Amino acid sequence: MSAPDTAHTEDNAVDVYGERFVVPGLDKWLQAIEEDGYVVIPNWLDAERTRRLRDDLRREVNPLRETLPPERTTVRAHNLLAKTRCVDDLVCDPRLLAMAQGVLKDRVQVSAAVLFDLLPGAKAQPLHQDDSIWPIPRPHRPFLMNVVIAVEEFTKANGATRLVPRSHRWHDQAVRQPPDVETVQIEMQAGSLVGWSGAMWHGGGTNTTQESRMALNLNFNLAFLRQQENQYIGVPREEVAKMPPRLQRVLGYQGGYSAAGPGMVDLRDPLVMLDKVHFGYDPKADGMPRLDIHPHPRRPDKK
Ligand SMILES: O=C(O)CCC(=O)C(=O)O
Ligand SMILES: [Fe+2]
Repeated sequence: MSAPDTAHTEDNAVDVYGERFVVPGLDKWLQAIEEDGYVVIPNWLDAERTRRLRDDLRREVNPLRETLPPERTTVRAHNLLAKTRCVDDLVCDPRLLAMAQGVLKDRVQVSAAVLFDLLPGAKAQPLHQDDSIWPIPRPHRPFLMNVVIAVEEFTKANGATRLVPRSHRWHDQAVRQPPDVETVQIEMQAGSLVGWSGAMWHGGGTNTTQESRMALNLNFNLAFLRQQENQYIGVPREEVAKMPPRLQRVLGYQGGYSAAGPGMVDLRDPLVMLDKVHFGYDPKADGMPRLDIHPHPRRPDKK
């Protein structure tokens, strides 16, 4: 594959929304996900970034746990990008976008950005496939990639994520539960990352400790599909306007490979139209972007 847009090359140089990045290790990560369905990357974040992430999430997002019934032992906060700015750099991390593009072989967007806080007493989740929320018959091409960043250490005792290696290829079987199927538990230090193909069988573990197991879950899907979380409604427009372009793109403000491709606004790049549309607006008015000045990206499979 010598694609200009999303394919990685020998030196692991990747194009992400028109910016070029070199991502050491990318080939190996993609190979692991292709073969085993998942990859664990220790020290994804350094100790200082991990500490700051934990403190910021605790301060800015955890108070929102009141949105869940008190008997629930897993706290989840969805649409994080409307609740905090403390994960912006993690959501548009070029390494992560390069990995998601490499796994899905096309442009991506964030499907969900969620805080998971597995509290003491949390019971293991049934194994499941996160891509099953899209009613697309199997087998299908991979369209979802899941990422969990350990904000606190993941251990077997505190409910480290369970995965069924290679189950991302079991397209013709319904998900079974242990002991009918063997799982591995992903023990990892805080700041590490586990990424897996969205078809893989997995689930959170049981937390038998007295401590929480906090995690940041970032799922990416193909940019031409609908996201799990509705990011256009879920993140206020005035917040989006303040974001750097790469983050806006990740949120879904991107068009297809032609002027008429999915995501366009009046045949234009949605980003240049953000502040231009109102009811009855004139698409030929002064200041309206011309149709031809924002070239659309090329497909990854075309030279
Ligand atoms: O908490 C975990 O380790 C995984 C959670 C999960 O897979 C989910 O909520 O879909
Ligand atoms: Fe899941």
